Amino acid sequence: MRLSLRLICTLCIGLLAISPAAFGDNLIANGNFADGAEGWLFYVIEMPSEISISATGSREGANHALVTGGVGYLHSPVFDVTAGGEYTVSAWIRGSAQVNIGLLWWKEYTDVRLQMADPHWTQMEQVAEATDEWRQVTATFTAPEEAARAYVRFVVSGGEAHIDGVNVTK
Ligand SMILES: [Ca+2]
Repeated sequence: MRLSLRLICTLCIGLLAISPAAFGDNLIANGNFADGAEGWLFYVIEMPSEISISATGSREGANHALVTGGVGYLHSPVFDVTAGGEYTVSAWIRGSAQVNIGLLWWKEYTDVRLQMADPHWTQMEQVAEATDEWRQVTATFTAPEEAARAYVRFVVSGGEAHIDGVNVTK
């Protein structure tokens, strides 16, 4: 009797552990900046613009990204997509900047070969305004024909943007 109960319990724990991961998996690595800036890239579009990893006041676990001034592009780690697939991006933001979230689509994206999909860049129609309180911004995009890979681009302009908990699900 004791053995069969233990078996059943083990099975229950197994199912609980597996089922949440089967749906809504985050397609990007280090979306919550727990590993600092690992996998993320930052481009200064209009000086002065800079990025740092802040350990205080994060929304999700340790660390978040802090982009300040000018205009900057923050790119997520690259992930695989399928043409025609719907991808929902969500992120927590706060601060004072205007933040747009979009996806950059690629037919090929490797160390030696880059080929853009068409359209190459889709983004939110309405720019999000960061405010003093954390708020979650969500947008859904459809992968164009021939798209095989993508990454998230945050366009941060005119202020300070704290960014955390970036999630991409299909
Ligand atoms: Ca975090």
